[in-house]
Amino acid sequence: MSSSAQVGSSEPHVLDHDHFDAKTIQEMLPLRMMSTVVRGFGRGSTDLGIPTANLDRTAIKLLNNSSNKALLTFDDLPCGIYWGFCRIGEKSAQGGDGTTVYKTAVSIGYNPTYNNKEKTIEPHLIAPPKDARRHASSCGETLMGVFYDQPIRLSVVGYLRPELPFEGLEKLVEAIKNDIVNAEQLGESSDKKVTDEKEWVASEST
Ligand code: RBF
Ligand code: MG
Repeated sequence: MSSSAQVGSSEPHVLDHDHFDAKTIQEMLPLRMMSTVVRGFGRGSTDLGIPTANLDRTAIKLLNNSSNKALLTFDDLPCGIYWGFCRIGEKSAQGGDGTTVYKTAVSIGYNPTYNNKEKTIEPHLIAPPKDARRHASSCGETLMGVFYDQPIRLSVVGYLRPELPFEGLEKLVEAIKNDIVNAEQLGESSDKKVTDEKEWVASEST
């Protein structure tokens, strides 16, 4: 870990947040987390047609897997674009959607296209191809309902790429659509490492 990584410090990570290589990041995975959904910047649905469920950073509970030697904190999480599984809502909620585990493409970081000053964790949930919500957004991706204040469980299983500053929304959207294709394919894996994560997201265990 470089001395400039500021892990555990209260300094904001503004410019200095890309100090991990892909292999190091993959070794930290899978990463399980729980939180509640908060209002994001409101751009995901309106600008991009790719809504995301933003995790409340003040409520994030990170569950380190046994292969993680170090205890990770929110600030330590390497920025990047990932794939995994996600579930939102209470299992018991009447008419709720809380039992469905969705494949997800996840952004962790500062959205360099927009230069955010705060780190966010935002999964885009991918409905199955024949689901009515699939391809229903303005750019043809999944349009879920609004999930504010609901509990969210997320397992980040694999690393896809670094987050990048794109020139223009079209290029950003194209990249995210490609991430979604990859997340969908990778989520089909029957490797135990992958199915264990799907099971954990479906469960109530911590
Ligand atoms: N924002 C970026 O600025 N650069 C990226 O490379 C980037 N990749 C993303 C990949 C995925 C799968 C998702 C869901 C989001 C990504 N975003 C990225 C974040 C995007 O800008 C953000 O969701 C919207 O601006 C809404 O806040
Ligand atoms: Mg969002």
